[in-house]
Amino acid sequence: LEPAHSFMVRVRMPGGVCTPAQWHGLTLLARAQALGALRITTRQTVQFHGVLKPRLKPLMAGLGALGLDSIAACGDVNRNVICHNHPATSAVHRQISDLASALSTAFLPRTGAYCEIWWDEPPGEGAGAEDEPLYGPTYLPRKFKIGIAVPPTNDVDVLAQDLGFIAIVEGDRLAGFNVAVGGGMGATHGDRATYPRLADVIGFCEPGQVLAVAEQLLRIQRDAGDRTNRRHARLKYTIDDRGLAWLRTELAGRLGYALSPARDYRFTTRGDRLGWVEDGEGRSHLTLRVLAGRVHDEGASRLLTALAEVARIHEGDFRLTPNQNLTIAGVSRAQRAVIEDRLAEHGVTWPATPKGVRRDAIACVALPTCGLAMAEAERALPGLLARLEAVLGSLGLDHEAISVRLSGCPNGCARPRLAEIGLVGKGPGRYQLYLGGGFAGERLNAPYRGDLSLDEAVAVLTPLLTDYAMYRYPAERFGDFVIRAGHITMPDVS
Ligand code: SRM
Ligand code: SF4
Repeated sequence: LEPAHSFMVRVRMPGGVCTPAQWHGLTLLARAQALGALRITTRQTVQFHGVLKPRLKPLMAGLGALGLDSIAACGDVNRNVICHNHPATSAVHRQISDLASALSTAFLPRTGAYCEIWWDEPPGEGAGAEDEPLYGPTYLPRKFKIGIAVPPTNDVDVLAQDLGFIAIVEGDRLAGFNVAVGGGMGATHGDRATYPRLADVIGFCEPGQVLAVAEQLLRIQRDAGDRTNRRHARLKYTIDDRGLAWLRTELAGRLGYALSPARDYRFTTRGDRLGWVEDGEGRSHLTLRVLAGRVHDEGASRLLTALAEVARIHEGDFRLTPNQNLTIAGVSRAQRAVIEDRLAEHGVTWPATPKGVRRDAIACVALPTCGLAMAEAERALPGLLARLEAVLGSLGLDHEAISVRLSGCPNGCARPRLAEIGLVGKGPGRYQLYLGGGFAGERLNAPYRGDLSLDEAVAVLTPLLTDYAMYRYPAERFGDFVIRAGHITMPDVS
């Protein structure tokens, strides 16, 4: 008798876009082959949890039938390419969404093994000895992540990516992109050789140069990345070991030209635009807040069923966001009310835009499915938010947007080191508290207190929030306030 091996399956979904038919199919697969839930991830796709071994192949076949796959969603390759989630708001946004797909396709491994194993396709000619012109026989030293942001919104946390493209839009024209390299969130408690790092902006390229720039940076990391120590194998360490000047020279040599000087840009926000947004072309987009990205039927709120019902009638598409939310995109004026009714019929109350800490909070999956989790995250988020809301409410700060992120371990899948209040699991029920992150993802936070329960963390935060309520400047963010007020000293990064 074999143990009941259970798997997580992550779908590749560049830019987080899928059709209503695909969303409906994903729902059916979740019910038939997994635990009856879909989990929107911080990289704009979905995961199935609890897929028992005999159900794995039917699930993968089902994905294939929907025109989806899980190729390169994990592994030492280019991962799901993420971008802003409102492509229909302008031609530029559409162009960038297309670019996310083009990058994803360009950097897919060529191997036919996936199709042979999961889709029973016959081996192609030369099977087993495929040419991987980009990845070669040993692939990359480590995962590689690309994100594209359109200022002033940093909804992809572009500085957390190995490679970030920051769109420079002039008037209604996409002039090109600032290129940011070497972001990454992962670290190991107690190991100073590992650390989160913000990407550095190294120059500007034109839209037509993006694929070449990305490919050459992938190749540089393939050739120069550390293959002896996986904890030191991301691009951020290659850059810190060899220097940005080395990277610039190496890139220019491989491209045959140097990047132009970076252009000015400014991020002011990174949350999703929740609720209905109109795009000026007669279409609307409804972004729903999905707490910790969990799409399931629970009690009176049957989000999984509601969205599947919407998928039956929706004529636009579904878009997932790197903040774990979901957009029902491209809705005609006539269908708005129909969609609202469908959601309401299944207990998804709309309009109901969360405010304050609930608006943008993120938690990683953690327990019970993540084998690396040291503490709860997704399951602890509602309780944490309720406790923080009680404090904030008593201080008259309940509408104040403060970014809160919770991860079950220092790998940082919720990007907690970019939060104004970041909590990172250290052991069962114990967390390290970080403060002082930038509201728009432009500054890492710093350690404030270690080894706290979540109750203790709220108790530690209460006097700081009280101070914030009394002494903040108009429009001053909590992350900025704790630094100005001297509650936390940020490390010198010069
Ligand atoms: Fe992650 C590993 C979940 C985004 C950094 N991540 C894992 C694994 C697969 C655990 C494992 O290796 O056994 C987790 C599966 C948990 C489960 O039960 O589902 C996991 N990561 C997730 C997701 C689902 C978190 C979420 O709640 O949304 C996100 C899926 C993204 C996707 O769709 O592709 C997710 N992971 C991230 C991010 C955020 C991002 O990419 O913007 C990061 C930080 C950015 C970065 O990579 O630096 C992240 N995950 C890691 C790391 C640390 C990597 C490092 O450089 O040290 C690991 C561990 C590893 O790779 O060894 C990891
Ligand atoms: Fe698991 Fe740690 Fe990632 Fe959370 S941060 S999903 S606990 S690996």
